[in-house]
Amino acid sequence: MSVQPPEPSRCRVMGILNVTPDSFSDGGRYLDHAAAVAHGLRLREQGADIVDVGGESTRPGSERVDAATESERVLPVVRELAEAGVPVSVDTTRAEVAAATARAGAAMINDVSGGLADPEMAGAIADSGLPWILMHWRGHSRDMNSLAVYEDVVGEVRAELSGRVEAALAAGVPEGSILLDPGLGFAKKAEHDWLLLRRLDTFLGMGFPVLVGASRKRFLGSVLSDSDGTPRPAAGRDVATAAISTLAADRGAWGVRVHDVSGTTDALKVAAAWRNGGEIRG
Ligand code: PMM
Repeated sequence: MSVQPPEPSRCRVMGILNVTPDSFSDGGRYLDHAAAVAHGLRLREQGADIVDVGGESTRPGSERVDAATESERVLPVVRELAEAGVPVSVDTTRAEVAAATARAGAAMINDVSGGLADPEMAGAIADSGLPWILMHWRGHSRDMNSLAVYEDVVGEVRAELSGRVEAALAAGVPEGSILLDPGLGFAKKAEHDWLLLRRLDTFLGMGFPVLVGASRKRFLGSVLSDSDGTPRPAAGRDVATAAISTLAADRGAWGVRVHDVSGTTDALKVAAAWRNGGEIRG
């Protein structure tokens, strides 16, 4: 799969398929193989350009699973969806899982660690020839909350992402295979997430397609709090997510990673029609 440049009227939708017992909003729902494949096919029918299959929860505080467990969860699902013609990305920080899923038909690797978690990852990506999403990351889920310390979150995230790009290029990953993601909620407090979104132009200006992953995240729960300050639970955050997707698309994001594909697709159609004066394209 080649990485198409962003077009303002064509923001891609990446549908989330977590094959995990413990992801924060859909953990446990798709651990069963048949349920996972059925959900992936449903996401595609609803308009997902790509289905993002993950086998390890990145929920803050969660413990890691071993590579064999991660592979057992994702490989059969990737294989079956790819055989059914669904473009699949694989949400993994492990070179071994990336290489195995590339052989099973994955079209893209989505690495929340931007290559930091596994020194073999950049080489595995270069060998696979697949596009690679480099997300901003500072450490594994167990300790990421303590790493959410910034003096200038936009400048630091930009500089750290630039470092990951340099490392990827040095390992032989072609420039045209790289996508960036500011990593909302990963070693970020709500205030950091909002600052990163407000300055999305900084990341769009780095010369690579940008993916935004806001779906159902904590910072949306806080903005939608009850009058007594109780954050809105994850299941009630899809309309807020669609609002973020619309704004991100309007600013020129390459894509958005979401749980609610049908709502997002509707929202993005509105953004595109607004931009094109009612003419629906793509
Ligand atoms: N967020 C999560 C997992 N993978 N990948 C990218 N590129 N960007 C993200 O923001 C991102 C990600 C965590 O959310 P989930 O547990 O709902 O999948």
